[in-house]
Amino acid sequence: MNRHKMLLVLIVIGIAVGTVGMGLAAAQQQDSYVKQFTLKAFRFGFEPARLVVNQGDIVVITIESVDAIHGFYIEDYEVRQDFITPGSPETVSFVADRMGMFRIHCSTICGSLHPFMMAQLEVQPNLRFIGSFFVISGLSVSFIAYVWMRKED
Ligand SMILES: [Cu+2]
Repeated sequence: MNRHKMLLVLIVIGIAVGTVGMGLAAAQQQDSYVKQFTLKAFRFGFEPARLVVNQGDIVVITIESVDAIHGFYIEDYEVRQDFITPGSPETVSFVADRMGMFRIHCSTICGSLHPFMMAQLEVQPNLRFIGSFFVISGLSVSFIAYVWMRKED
């Protein structure tokens, strides 16, 4: 393969990577940066039991207790709200800056099965960011290869 062909292949690969990046970013485009949840706390669990967000999202969670005094604590994120009484919902907010699975548990002793009162926060990758990275790097490769090819002509 001569150099001209190689550069042409690079241009095509760059455009393809850029296109994939645009697709990734678009897939998450209709998603809001702000994720709001209403979480019901009851003996002995949370509903919904799983909250899914993307890295970089602003997460706003309103916790309502339906039966007893409960608490809310996200491990590693150190987001905490103790003593949530029925009829007085509490709201916590934070930026989901770390990816992964994080355990949520009740932070106010509420009965015999209190230690098992849990839920989960799942912070997934930020496709907008990854997509933009693909677009920029793909198109840069194409552009450099194109300029190089012109220079050789
Ligand atoms: Cu509880």
